[in-house]
Amino acid sequence: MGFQWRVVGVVLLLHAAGCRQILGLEDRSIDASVGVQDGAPPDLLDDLDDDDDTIPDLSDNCPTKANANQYNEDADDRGDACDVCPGDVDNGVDADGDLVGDICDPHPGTAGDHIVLFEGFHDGIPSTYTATNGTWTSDSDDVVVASGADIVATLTFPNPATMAHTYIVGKAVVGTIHPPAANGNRVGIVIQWDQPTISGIACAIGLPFGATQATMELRDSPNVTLATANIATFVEGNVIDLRADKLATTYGCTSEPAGTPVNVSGASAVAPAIPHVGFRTRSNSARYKWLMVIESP
Ligand SMILES: [Ca+2]
Ligand SMILES: [Ca+2]
Ligand SMILES: [Ca+2]
Ligand SMILES: [Ca+2]
Repeated sequence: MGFQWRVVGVVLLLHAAGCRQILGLEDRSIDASVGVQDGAPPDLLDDLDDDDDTIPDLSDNCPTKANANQYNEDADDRGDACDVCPGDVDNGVDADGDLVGDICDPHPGTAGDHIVLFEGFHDGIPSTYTATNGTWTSDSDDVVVASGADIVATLTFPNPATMAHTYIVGKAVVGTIHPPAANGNRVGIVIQWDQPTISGIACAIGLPFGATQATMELRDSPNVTLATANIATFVEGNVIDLRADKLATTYGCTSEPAGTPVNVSGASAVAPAIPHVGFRTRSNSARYKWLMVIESP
């Protein structure tokens, strides 16, 4: 038998044995019984791994979206890559179908919002981030900062959102509070911030110097306060949800350290050339769990 005939014989034997996948002739009917087709070229794993990320469909926390790392910030049943609210456990309900879950969606009844950045710090602090002052380290999927008395420590990243309307959301845990120096203690998020000029807009809660009542502040540059509101106690171990929104030159700041959101808003003339988002800490240590940017119409 010549070489060509031997090849034909092997092909026919494999086909007869049901090995169409080995020949690149995947049987799509098998795939459909396991999961949703990903539309990718057939391969040896495709029947059991629709998104070709090497994680079998049955154990993949995003079976139709490639996410080999399987990161899952809120430890629910959906990975960060396909979770409509990746930072907080939610029920997956997304009434307007824009892939931002209702409890995360700034406009849950109107489609058009979308998550443009979710950073859970699973791989530490990304090399694209800029840390200034303080000591920034990573620990167990969180970012930890130690900022000495009266030291302003920031960690920033260029804002990936291009629309005028963006929401920046973060979760922080208050660490060791240093005795207040000239400007008090704060834990917050940066809405727009320029490095290294340390000017911009920030949303934070803390204790102003000499105060006993914790305050939420919307700050414009290091020394100007646009708006404040009294808020629950600022103590070590507090878990703080912070949300800042930017609409042109108008900014809002919402904090929820004790179940009841407190809001402040104001207008600013500060407009950093390259808007950066991130974290800002003063006279305090803190643990930041994640950062999310949502773009809205
Ligand atoms: Ca997979
Ligand atoms: Ca996947
Ligand atoms: Ca999740
Ligand atoms: Ca939605």
